[in-house]
Amino acid sequence: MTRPVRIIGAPTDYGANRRGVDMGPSAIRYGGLADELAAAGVSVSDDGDVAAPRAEVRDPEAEAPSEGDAKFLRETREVVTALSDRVTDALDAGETPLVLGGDHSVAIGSVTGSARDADIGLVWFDAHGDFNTPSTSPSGNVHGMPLAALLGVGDFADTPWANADGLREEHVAIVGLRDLDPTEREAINDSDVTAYTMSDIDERGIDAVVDDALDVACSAPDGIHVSLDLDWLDPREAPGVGTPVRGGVTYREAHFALERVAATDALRSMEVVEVNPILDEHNETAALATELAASGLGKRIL
Ligand code: EXY
Ligand code: MN
Ligand code: MN
Ligand code: MN
Repeated sequence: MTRPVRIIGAPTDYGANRRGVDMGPSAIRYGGLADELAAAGVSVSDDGDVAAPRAEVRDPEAEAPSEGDAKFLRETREVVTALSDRVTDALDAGETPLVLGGDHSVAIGSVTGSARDADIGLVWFDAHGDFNTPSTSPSGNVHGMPLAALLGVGDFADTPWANADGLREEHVAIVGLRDLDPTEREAINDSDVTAYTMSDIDERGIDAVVDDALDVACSAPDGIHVSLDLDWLDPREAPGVGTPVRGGVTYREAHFALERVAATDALRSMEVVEVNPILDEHNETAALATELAASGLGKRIL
């Protein structure tokens, strides 16, 4: 990895049901991001944060898109539109954008920005499918919807700001699923997305599953985006997340997966999301996010 990395913070909690994830970018920077990336041998600049007004001053129900419910959709649109432009600017400058969330709705901005005028692949490391739409969501929380939004699934077909131009279902792989709503399960099965559950990892091993997922994403011609939700890991390793689910990957499995990402030499853009410092223990989940980002960007021990 020789391209410089540009850090972009997206301090939102509009999409989450737990306050605190908006402090993620700050905690991740404080958790040693610059040092970890230096250890990966990349040059780094920090583009600061996109503006995200405090949720308390906004009306969660304003401008819901359809008959369904999606909280803070107007605010999400504002943030992801700005983020998308920042990501495209970094790529246009020959740099690798590294987005710090914030809740997972920020992926709508990262991926639309990365998939502008490019056919990209996507690997989504997550306990969840994030495949709800406003009319199927049980919570109304947009962090349970970004992958459906990016692919224009269901109600999102007519939401141009959330659809990623250069992203096709055939180039998307989800890894580590263990918590799906019944409607998400059906929608994923009806799609051309490739999805691997924790059972697949139990059965085949992290190496076979991650390599297959990377093959799916790398079949796109213009590189891959990696979306890393920290709740992908087991809560014992990553306690500082808003929607923990038992039975996730281990610390070593996560590093291994990100090292395989670096080995593809196809990484175009990346994000780490859902770090919630209020729920964290001594900032360890934020520090883990920095380590995994560094592994994805090419940090080697020897
Ligand atoms: N499926 C649930 C919902 O849509 O509300 C939970 C989503 C949690 C999403 C987390 C961030 O990955
Ligand atoms: Mn997620
Ligand atoms: Mn998740
Ligand atoms: Mn589409």
